[in-house]
Amino acid sequence: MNRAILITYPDKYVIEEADELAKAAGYEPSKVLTQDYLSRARFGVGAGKAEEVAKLVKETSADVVIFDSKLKTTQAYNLAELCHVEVKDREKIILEIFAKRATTSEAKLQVQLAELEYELPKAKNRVRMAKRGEQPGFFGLGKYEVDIYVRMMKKRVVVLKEKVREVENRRELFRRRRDSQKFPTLALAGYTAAGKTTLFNRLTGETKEVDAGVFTTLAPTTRAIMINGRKVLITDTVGFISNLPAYMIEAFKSTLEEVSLATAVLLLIDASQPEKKFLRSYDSSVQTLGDLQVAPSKTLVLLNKCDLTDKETIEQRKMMVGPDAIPVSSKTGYGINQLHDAIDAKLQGRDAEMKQVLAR
Ligand SMILES: Nc1nc2c(ncn2[C@@H]2O[C@H](COP(=O)(O)OP(=O)(O)OP(=O)(O)O)[C@@H](O)[C@H]2O)c(=O)[nH]1
Ligand SMILES: [Mg+2]
Repeated sequence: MNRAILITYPDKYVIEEADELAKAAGYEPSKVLTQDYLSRARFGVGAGKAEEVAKLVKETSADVVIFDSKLKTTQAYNLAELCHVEVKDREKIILEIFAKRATTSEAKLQVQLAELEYELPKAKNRVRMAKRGEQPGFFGLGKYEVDIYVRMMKKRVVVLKEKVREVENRRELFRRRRDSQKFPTLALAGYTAAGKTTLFNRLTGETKEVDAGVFTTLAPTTRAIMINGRKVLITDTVGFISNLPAYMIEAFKSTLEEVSLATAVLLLIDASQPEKKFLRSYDSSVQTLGDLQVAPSKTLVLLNKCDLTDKETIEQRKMMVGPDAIPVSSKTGYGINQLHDAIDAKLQGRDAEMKQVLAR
């Protein structure tokens, strides 16, 4: 495994998540450095901290520096020059995990597109720098070759977008066929590792891969289930994470549309997490659902993993997210009957709304 120096914020849970992300991408953080602000102009961190990073890289013979925030091209370049190793920011790490985990052709395409969207502005910037003579020898290329490289990338983005659109169209056709059968659809959504696939398996009797690590599921799966005598289609989806940039959501649009277009969304939160981490994953999930234009009235909040916590904590968590939240355990099956009833009630509400609309 590649050894890394991890730069992140001084918050226990933020450090924990950054460490998990680094490991999932195949790096072993041997030292963690923290700073309140990771947006200093020259190196992301302050100059003194940057010197410290360089020293640690040397001492630990690290192969890479991981920066748990966004880095501009110049900042990454300056830091890499100072440390003599590659510097990767949070987005890059997430992309590397996605690339490792993508198994379906759709997921692979989406990841490739996201990778290019990530690289393109950086490459453009390198062209500007090369032209000003600030950064000669990018990949050993001269400024004209860099120009050609950028043009090639732009072409690839166009080709990939076209392919992704084809996949989107296919998915759209699928969905229309499904919709024509008029079955209500449920989407499982939530922070990565909240337990979506575990719940999906429990509700459908499937055996899809479940793992303690981040981003186990990248491609959606839909199955039909019976909820209190009613046929419902349920879809497992890719997990959320805080600070997911817009172009990544865009690249995974066809997947996330399963959430946007669902009749109701089951939002899973791992209720066994410490309060601060719980709130962080709840807030970021709610924000992502907002970005996906899911109305709050469509959402059922599930407090998952309640087998790992006590009644008192569950009550506290309910006060934070709303009294209608349903405690469940996807692992033991606790609360599943109550969940069935809540889904049924949500869908009945929708039936009534549909009738009203039709009667107008
Ligand atoms: N104790 C306990 N563990 C659970 C429960 N639900 C899920 N887990 C565990 O939590 C981890 C993550 O579960 P997954 O179902 O893979 O989570 P996910 O939300 O699908 O994660 P991604 O696909 O990465 O977004 C696994 O180790 C599960 O065994 C639960 O109710 N109780
Ligand atoms: Mg999953």
